Amino acid sequence: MGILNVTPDSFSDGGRFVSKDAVRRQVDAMVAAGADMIDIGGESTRPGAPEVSLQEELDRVLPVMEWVKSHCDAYVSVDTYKPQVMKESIALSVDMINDINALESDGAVELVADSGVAVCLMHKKGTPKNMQANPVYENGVFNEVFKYLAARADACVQQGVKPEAITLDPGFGFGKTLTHNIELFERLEMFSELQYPLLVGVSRKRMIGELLGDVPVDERVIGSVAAASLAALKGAKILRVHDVAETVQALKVTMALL
Ligand code: 9MG
Repeated sequence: MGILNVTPDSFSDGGRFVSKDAVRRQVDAMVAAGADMIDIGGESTRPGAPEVSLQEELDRVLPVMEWVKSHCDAYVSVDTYKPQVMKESIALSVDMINDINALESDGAVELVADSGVAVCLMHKKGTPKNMQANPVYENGVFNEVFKYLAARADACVQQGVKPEAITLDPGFGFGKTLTHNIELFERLEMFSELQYPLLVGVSRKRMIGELLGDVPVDERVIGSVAAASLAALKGAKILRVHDVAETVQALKVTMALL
């Protein structure tokens, strides 16, 4: 899964707007490099990022989605927790809803259940604004995340989401310290017990920077690829990454030699 953040800071046209050509070039590059799915997001979820209005998010995401769907065969997911964005994406035949809020927003489960679209349910503690302010897991991070994902998947199935539509994600970096992230990674293969495919996103995240001695974002590619390869070995079926070519190459070699 290649990450496409349709935000002015990712694809600046030199000012406050997103450059359409730059977005299209990035999609083409990710697909050529081997991405099976493009994850389109219009609001950054990194810690402390500002919220974006509903209209702004729709304006950023929908035209790109329409273009990707008509232009290539890659699956398309939409990274959103807003039911209205989900609804309008479903109308454009989006393939997966990637929800960091695990369909907890009002009306989200019903939309996904009624449409039959696939969904990724992710764990997070707190909100992107406050989630890194001293997160605490009294019963251990693995136990809490595992129980939460099991309960959310059950609740969604009870409300009509087909089990085969569900993917789960422990949400690395979402309300987790480096120690929490390491504990989760150590036991990553145990999430397979839940019988749902697993999505892992660690690409260029702070945990990679910290493990390398606080290196900046643009020096986290090799560390991210190493972590993605290990996640695949531990059973992850979808890897959410910025650096598609590098990750695909590492996965090909890892899996061939396994
Ligand atoms: C939107 N987003 C940012 N990080 C993510 C992660 O780790 N998983 C998923 N599913 N989405 C993410």
